[in-house]
Amino acid sequence: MRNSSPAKCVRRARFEHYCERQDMKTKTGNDNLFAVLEGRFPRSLDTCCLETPEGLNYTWRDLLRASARLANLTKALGLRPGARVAVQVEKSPEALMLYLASLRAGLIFLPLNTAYQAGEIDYFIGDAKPELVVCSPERLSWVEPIARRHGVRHVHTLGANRDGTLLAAGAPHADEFRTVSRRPDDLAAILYTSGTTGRSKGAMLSHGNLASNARTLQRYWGWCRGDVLLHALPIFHVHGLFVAVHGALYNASKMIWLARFDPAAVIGQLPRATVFMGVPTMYVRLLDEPGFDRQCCAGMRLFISGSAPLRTETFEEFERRAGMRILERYGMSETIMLTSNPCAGERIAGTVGKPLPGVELRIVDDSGTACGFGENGVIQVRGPNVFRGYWRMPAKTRSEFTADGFFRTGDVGQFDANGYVRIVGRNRDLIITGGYNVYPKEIETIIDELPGVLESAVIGLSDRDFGEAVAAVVVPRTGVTLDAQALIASLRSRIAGYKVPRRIFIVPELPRNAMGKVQKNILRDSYAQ
Ligand code: MLC
Ligand code: AMP
Repeated sequence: MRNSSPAKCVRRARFEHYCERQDMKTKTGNDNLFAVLEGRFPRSLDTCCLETPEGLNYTWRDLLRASARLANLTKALGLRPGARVAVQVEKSPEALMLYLASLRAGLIFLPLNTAYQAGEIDYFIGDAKPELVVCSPERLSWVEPIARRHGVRHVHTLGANRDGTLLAAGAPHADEFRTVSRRPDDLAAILYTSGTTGRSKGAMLSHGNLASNARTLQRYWGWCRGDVLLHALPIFHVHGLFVAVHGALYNASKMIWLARFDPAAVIGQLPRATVFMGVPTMYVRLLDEPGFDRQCCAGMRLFISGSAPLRTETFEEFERRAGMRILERYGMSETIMLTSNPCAGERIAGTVGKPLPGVELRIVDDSGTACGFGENGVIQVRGPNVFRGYWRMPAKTRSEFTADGFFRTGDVGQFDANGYVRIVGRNRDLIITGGYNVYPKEIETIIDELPGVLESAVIGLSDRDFGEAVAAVVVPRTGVTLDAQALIASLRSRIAGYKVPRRIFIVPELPRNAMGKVQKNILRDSYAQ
């Protein structure tokens, strides 16, 4: 099944993109993503849309009503289309309703990782200037002062068990809402991704970006009648919020909604589901459970992995145990999904499959020339899924796009002989731990500010569970004795837990090359064990 050439792949993608645009023109006049999703809801709105193991059951009508109430609330608060809503809450069905309400009201949704600490939240709120901040009740005491300092007009709380001020404030409002009309280029969400310079960038995603990817994945992954999604991912990132949620809603499929990933709970629910999405760490942990076997997977149609490289050992062990192959795909916050192994064809370990229909993906060398099969180069992409730029960073946005409009992903890869993409590395200093991105520069800047620290280097070390684990090599100032555990303890209050180095090594100096640049490869080799 050898493909013609990488250039032909790009031409085919352009043609598919054209066809999709024609296809979209025939749909409803409103390009608001919610209107697109609603157009796909089942005829009978009283069937189950979302259920939890705790016994909560939401119908499609409940979803329409709950999101309408919250959308009406935002309107009553004076929020106009284009206003930002920053949300740092635990996963719950109501957190999903808040996202849908934000879409309906034409607001721009800003989901924030629940692990973020005050310094991180301060930056996001200061940068995005939301008009409404919703946090969990436990975080109110420190989130509210930050929000007020940045002039945020409204702060509400939403707890994991339908508690907090948001739902109480929404309750008196009407449960019908006319979804605000949006054009494909209007923004639906801003997703902050860590930055190479230590400053996070807000990737602006439009209604059109999200709708086109939902439509493409529905076809490519063969979503069908009767599919049930077992949802165990967090909902503050592309994977759990867009790929998983939109996948189910666009297919009118029921979701079994787990508040957090717990391998035993997943195994217990698998017999009632047909589709599961997870990061590689989740698959490693499922395989660690003796109860994970063919029997619990018997009714499953699709296991999808992404956000970080899936090791070949995990892919193979999974096939032995479950009797089916994981489908690995590749994407990023700026682009949503880019490539995927096939649903029906061969899924090849160590590859992320072919570019999705409509996605132009090219792999080029330093001079911009297309690489041949098997040659490594940088991955660049173009298509209806590619974001509108970084929030308030026009210069950064320009530098990340080529003259002909391709986005530079920062990933290094190659096309194999079958036209499947292999991700072989990254041309930016990035660690991916358990599916979360950590930029070493951000952590180094914070470590270097700690008392007694002269300088530091943050590296990723291979880790069976998280794929990569964050580690730091730290040099003390002359005459100072540093304690690694004390450093870790001070970092915990400053940055999200997953960014805190699991291990810190104290050394007298860092290895440098002739140009004075720290040789991280030497550090990685030295501490690999
Ligand atoms: C949690 N911890 C982590 C971690 N997650 N440490 C390193 N890396 C991680 N990913 C730490 C916590 O800080 C805490 O540390 C301890 O583990 C227990 O916390 P927890 O919350 O109970 O963790 P756990 O439930 O075990 O979380 C593991 C996990 C989670 C794999 C379920 O990390 C997760 O949900 N990952 C999914 C990330 C994701 O959705 N990525 C998509 C990005 S979108 P301590 O020291 O306090 O005990 C994207 C685009 C694309 O990349 O292509 O999809
Ligand atoms: P984020 O910025 O959090 O969206 O992370 C996106 C990055 O995750 C990509 O640029 C890739 O480096 C990485 N990634 C996502 N999926 C995969 C995959 N299947 N294999 C390897 N890396 C992946």
